[in-house]
Amino acid sequence: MTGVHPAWLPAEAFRAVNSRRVAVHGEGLLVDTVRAEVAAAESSSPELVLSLAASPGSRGVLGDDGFTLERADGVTRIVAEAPAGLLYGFFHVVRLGEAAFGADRPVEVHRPALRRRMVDHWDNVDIHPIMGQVERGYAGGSLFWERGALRADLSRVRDYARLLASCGINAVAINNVNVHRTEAHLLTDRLGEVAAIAAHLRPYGIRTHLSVNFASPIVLGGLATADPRDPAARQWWEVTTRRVYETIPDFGGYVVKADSEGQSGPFAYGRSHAEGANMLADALAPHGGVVHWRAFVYNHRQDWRDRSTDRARAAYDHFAPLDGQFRDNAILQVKHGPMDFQTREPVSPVIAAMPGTRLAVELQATQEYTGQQRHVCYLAPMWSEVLRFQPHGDGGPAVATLAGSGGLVAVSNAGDDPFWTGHPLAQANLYAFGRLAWAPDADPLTILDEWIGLTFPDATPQLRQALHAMMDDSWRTYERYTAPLGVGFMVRPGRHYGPDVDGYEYSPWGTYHFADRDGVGVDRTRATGTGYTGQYPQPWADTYESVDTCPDELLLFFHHVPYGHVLRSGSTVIQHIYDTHFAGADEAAQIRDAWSAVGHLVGSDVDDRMRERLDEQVRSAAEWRDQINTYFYRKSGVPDAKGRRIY
Ligand code: BDP
Repeated sequence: MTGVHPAWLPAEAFRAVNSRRVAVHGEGLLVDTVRAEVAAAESSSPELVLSLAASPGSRGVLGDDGFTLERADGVTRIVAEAPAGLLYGFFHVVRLGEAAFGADRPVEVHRPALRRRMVDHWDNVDIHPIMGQVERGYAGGSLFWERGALRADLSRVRDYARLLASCGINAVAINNVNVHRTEAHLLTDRLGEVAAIAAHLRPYGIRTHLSVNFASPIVLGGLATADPRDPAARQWWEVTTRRVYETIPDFGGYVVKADSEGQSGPFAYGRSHAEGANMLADALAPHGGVVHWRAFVYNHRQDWRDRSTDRARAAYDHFAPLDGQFRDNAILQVKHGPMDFQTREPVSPVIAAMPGTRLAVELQATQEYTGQQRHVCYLAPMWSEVLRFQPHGDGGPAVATLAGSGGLVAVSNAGDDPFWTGHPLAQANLYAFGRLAWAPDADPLTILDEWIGLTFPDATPQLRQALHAMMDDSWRTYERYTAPLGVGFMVRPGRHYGPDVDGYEYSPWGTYHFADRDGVGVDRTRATGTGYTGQYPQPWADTYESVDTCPDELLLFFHHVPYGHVLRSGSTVIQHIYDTHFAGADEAAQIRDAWSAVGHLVGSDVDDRMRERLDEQVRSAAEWRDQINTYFYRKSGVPDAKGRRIY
């Protein structure tokens, strides 16, 4: 099915299953999908049995998505209580391959840790004059729309749904959080397009969600106000939402970016974000829908001369006081860090601050700030650190647990590119996102190994090793040659690709590094800085407050220090900057070398694309190295202790 567009799950990945006699027991759309997947005629003496549990009375143990796996007497059995579980059980068997048909296995129970595992598309219907069709998209145009209209052939959406389901993703928001004029109409007169996309996602157990404009009652309904206390505005949402469910009975709900980067919101009426979110939640509740209300709210027109404003503080300052005020079906969707998907950020303090609110954590699979799918950057190790982080310290709940009430969301990195994600290896990020949302404790390198196996089922040990050598540590490599020690940004304004150390330094976006002749970094302490460290519970509030205990990799996020400051690693800040930038650019070249040795083992289409991307990564990494090192050498006047060439 996906043969045309290279991705994980080529036909060879099904060899172990397809060579077995199979029986599927159960009824319904998703069970039919499983039947179609196993392809072979069903057998009366099966070696693989996939069945829905006979007694629905036992529901609750496995839930909607769980399944059991067992092998005994030469038969591998998947049992689920609900159809989606059967589908996930099937893909689990595919992942195991021959191993599913070997030695006996006692009953294993598999259940996802997070109920909603969602990707958000930042797709526009039209081509946006600056952002293009997919905002921050590095994989071509939209999978859904082409030249301002729904694609005539949506079969690729079905293939996409299959890829998503195979790693456990069960929800998709199909359009950009910045809802422009054309896209606003998807909620009303263009709803048929949403229904058509939903029809292709549904067979793989994926519910469709829509980003909506808070001002819709005005923009679409012709009302004078969108005030959450206005009865006419509230009624408009009720009526409109009812119509959505008449058209798409399993519609998932709304995603809202309000009062952020120019989007409208409840502030216009002097109302809180809880009031705004609850209006939509109330309209969705009778139909079982949810609103994902984004916490990405900050002032993007701040005065850079005013050192008391700190963008990192904004989400907490806006939302923490509202804890407990949101409806049950309102989910606060929080970016994993306080700024904006930088290569390294601390975990957002909002995640610990809202025990009375359902939270979803948002990650960015699309590599906006992490190499734009031209650089190899396997993000699962970063996501894993975030998901395992314990905001209340050892023994407290991990981020993955705190997100359990809402779910995990990633901004999608897929588009109509022949390789789906621009860089063929960026597919691993999408796959790993789904797997981590299912099992946040899973080892990112084991997940990578799975993805390699599913993508290159005939991979030689040499190819497998090369891919690991290129990808395992690629996020840290990227970090080494870009902005140092958690300070962030230093990217070209607007595009966010390539170095521009001072590009944002005197801008209204609140993304500063404060480098001068003496030192660098942002003082976010309570003692002398913006007070941001005080948004964390203990022990982190104190750990981050002190330069002595602050982790090296976040030092410049929390502190302004002299260039000669000695890190916990023993190196000075300036020498660390030089060392990591030389090392990072060298590693980029090694990544390319590793591929040259194995590229011929895969199809020439993949190899060609890989070589083109790797050349660009090597070029760009050297550019980063030279600009960052030169900048800091000129600012500080401190020469490299190892005497390497700095311009
Ligand atoms: C930023 C992107 C911008 C998004 C925004 C968001 O640069 O395109 O609209 O995040 O998440 O990272 O709303």
